[in-house]
Amino acid sequence: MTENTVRHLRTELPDLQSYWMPFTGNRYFKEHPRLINRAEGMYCYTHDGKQLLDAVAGLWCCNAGHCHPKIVEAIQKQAETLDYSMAFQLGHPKVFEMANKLTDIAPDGLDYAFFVNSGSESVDTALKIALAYHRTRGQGERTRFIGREKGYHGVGFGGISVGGLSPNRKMFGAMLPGVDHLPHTHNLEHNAFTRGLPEWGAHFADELENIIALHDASTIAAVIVEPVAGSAGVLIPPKGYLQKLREICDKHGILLIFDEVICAFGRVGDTFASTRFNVTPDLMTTAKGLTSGTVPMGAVLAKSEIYDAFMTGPEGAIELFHGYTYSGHPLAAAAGCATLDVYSEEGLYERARSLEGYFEDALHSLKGEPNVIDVRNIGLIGAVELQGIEGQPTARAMQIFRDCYDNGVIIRTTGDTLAFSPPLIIEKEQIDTVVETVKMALRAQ
Ligand code: PXG
Repeated sequence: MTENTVRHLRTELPDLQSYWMPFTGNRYFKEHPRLINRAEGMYCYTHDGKQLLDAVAGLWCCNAGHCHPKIVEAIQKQAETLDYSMAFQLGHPKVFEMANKLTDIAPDGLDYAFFVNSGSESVDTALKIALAYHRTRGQGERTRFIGREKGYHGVGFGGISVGGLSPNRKMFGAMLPGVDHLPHTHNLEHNAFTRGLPEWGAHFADELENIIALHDASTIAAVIVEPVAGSAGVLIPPKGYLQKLREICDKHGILLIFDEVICAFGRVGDTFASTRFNVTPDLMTTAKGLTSGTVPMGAVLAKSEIYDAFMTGPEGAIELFHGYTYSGHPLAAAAGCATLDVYSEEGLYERARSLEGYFEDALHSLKGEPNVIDVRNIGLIGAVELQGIEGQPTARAMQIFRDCYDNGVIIRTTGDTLAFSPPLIIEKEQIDTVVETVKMALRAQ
């Protein structure tokens, strides 16, 4: 144990046997448990009394920092006022307030919010809305989706089908039919150590024309991409790439869905990636930062044209046969309202942008350290890609993760890439601490 294993509350380990942990090596974890039992601001505290600087905002979600008092208070107040109310055919005030707050800050035209409970539900909901939208307009043959290699869109069947990470697909047999994939844009030969958007690679969007020609536009419902791909290791879109996708989709009447589950709410140095890159999708999926990770909630934002297309048929009839028991849950809506207030009152979107240069310089100072083959960044999201150990993919990054953890910093790994997405409240000295800790870990390999 290191010197930061002091002062903080220690608790007994619970019995670890029955919990089947998600996306975790259960057997290794249970032999080497890492439990967080408290968090505040930029820090998490472990069961054995360690303080950890959180350089990933939980799992790319706690953008306002942990246990923000205003958000905590809003949740507490809501819990004692209205625990739950029927989500279908009844409403409650907070969810309407939340929809208004969200659409007020959303890019122009995205005027409607459909609430869900996670990023995966956000994606599956957006895909279903896309299909149903075309059908309501008499174009029910538009059933295909185009995703992208290395895309991550959660773990629902829709999300893994349009997603492009093979480990998330291969155990689960047949995917949704009629899905094709764009090529990913990651290329170290041309773009290694790029700061911000790579100059090279917009032409990857042209491949969409070939895919459309193959299937015929009249069969395609939507294209879905993450503006900045997160889980695949923070892949930044080449300059002009997203604009090209927008133009091609417009030309062929295909909906463009941006999966902003990670990108939204300041992460890329603006309220949304769509506003940062000036490309407005037809549907946008969000979750994570929507409530700063406090209560599960996601939202699909939809253009008015899409909402309006459903508002036909007999008055009183259900227009969209979709929704969840917990859509717009009162606790989530209260957390979301408070979160959006905190972001704007504390200027966190602007703060993310103003720290971008410092964060960028700090991360890029790792160029030249052992096994670093790329550094990439935008806003307060960044990645350091490592040369993997021959025959042992992911092992090197895991070694760095464990070393950073032992030295008081939580980072995220994906493949042999180290990923960073700190809460937007991070201070410059804390950025230095993260980078110094990673540097020491790289040198200690
Ligand atoms: N879309 C995107 C772009 C995501 O990043 C989801 C959808 C699904 O969200 P839910 O809430 O269903 O998990 C995500 C989730 C990681 C990691 O570090 C990333 C996510 C989830 C778990 C791990 O690689 N992103």
